Amino acid sequence: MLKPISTPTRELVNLDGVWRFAIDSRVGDQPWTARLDTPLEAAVPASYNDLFTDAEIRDHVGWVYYQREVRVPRGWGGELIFLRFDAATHAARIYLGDTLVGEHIGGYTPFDVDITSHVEAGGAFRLTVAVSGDLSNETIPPGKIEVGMTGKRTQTYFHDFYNYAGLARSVWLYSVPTTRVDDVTVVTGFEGTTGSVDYRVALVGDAAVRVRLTDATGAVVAEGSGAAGVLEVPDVVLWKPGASYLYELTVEALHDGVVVDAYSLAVGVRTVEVRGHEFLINGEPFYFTGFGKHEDTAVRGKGHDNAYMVHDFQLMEWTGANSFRTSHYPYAEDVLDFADRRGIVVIDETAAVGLNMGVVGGMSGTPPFPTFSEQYAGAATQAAHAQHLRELIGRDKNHPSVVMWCIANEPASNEDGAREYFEPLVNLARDLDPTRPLTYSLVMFATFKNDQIVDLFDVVSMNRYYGWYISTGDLTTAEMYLQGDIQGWIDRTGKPIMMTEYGADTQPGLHSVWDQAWTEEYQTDLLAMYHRVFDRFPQFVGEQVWNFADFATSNGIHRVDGNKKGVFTRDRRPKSAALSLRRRWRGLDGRKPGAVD
Ligand code: GCB
Repeated sequence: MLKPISTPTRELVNLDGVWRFAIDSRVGDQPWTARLDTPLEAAVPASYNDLFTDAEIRDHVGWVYYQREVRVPRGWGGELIFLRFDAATHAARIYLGDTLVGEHIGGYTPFDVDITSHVEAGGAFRLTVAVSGDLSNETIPPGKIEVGMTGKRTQTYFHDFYNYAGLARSVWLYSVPTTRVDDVTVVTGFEGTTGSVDYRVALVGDAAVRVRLTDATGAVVAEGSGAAGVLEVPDVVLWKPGASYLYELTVEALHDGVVVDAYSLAVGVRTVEVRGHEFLINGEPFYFTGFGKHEDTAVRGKGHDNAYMVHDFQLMEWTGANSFRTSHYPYAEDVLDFADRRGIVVIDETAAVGLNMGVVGGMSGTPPFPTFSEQYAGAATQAAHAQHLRELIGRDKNHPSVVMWCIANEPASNEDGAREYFEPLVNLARDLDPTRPLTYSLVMFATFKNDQIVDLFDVVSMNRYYGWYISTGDLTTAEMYLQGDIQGWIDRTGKPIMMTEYGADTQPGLHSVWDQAWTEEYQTDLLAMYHRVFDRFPQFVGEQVWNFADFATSNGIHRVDGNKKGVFTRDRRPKSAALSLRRRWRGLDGRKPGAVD
């Protein structure tokens, strides 16, 4: 799926700003049929939850409405006109005046609505977007709505981060020609000093295709024609972690020799491969350093913000992080574009978090009922998961920064039914993208003895909390557990192993000379213990600390003002652990992460 951009044949109007806003319980039926009768306005992009002082809005279950007027540029006659929503969390219905023109389910992937037949160039329309933050066993992520003693509907879900909702990413109005480039897929490689860009173009309408690859100075390095082909790049400059290099591929659709559409995208030439227990980028072993993150800031919730994006990348680079995981949902497309340009490696994760009833059972890990059942993660959930995978891979397949798909976070891979649930999804992901390795992040109840799906995947990604949820405050026992756990996975799989979560909640400013949970010293010491263990294993390919920054969670007795496992506070100030990570990841203490003892 192509991101809307402006080209000689396409135009783009950004619809971000402040829109009229209401929750369903405060407006009449079918509020889209007239100007929304509301005293409220909401910022777009932003989650709506933290914008207002009203508790009923913050934890609203049901639909909310956003509304504004939109004018179509005068020059768009004869073009097709689309609305693009970069995300509407978690479901949306789009109304033009009184008419429903589109719907989408899935809160973290974009969708387009063709409105050509409803609007006129130079005309205006009232746009109402109904958005629902509800989660059920038919959504990804799953959740459950319950009606309590007060009669109020409340949303429960099986992940700790707060269920922010609304229009958290940009909204666009754009034009495209009727005969056009509909999609482009690029796969890159190299042989010696010659790179290859294997491209495939999908068209709407009948047209000839011409392609051109330019380097970073704008010089043409390869040209071709036809809807599919391979461009050779002499003296190729590879896209490398920490050293981004991007070419630009311009695709033109021609009718009788005249260019009727043009689309350009950035291309990084690089390869990714898993061989034995190694993770190779451009044929060289790669060791991941970095974080699991969240899209999360004060007031905006999950609202995309370029200032925070730039600053977060600065902080990651400052610590020496070379990668992050988009835990626990696809991030804004701008973040991946930026990662491409910064040379930061991304593990791209779906929104499938919480497919695990064991987590509800607490530390025992005993599910109250089977996870993979019609009661919870059944056929409808699986279908939603499959659709979500199609949309994620469709959106992100051309990003050089994306080196691996993470299909789920902490599913109950130890439970019966896991294999039946995951095997078709793994097959689908491999069909959609045969080039990138697949992984899933392993919950601590899923051990090397009881996991039922690891053989379907390429990389073992472990989430482990020894020294925090298990053996709290006892790093000696924690170290023994961790050592045995990693060894067990190595013996069972022979695959590359990495840690996609490890960490400790930490209250900044709290200090102790003892191993006291919540202190800055304890977070630092716990991470150092994990690193000691990682460095004993040549099969280990990476470490991503949980979490980059503190983040908002739902109310709960395990959380004080959110999850505090950040190495940075929610307003991005470093805790002591950030400095110790910087020393390790930048090699300031004289050794490279991943160098085996
Ligand atoms: C996990 C989850 C993550 C939580 C984290 C924690 O295993 O994957 O979403 O935030 O633990 O801090 O408990």
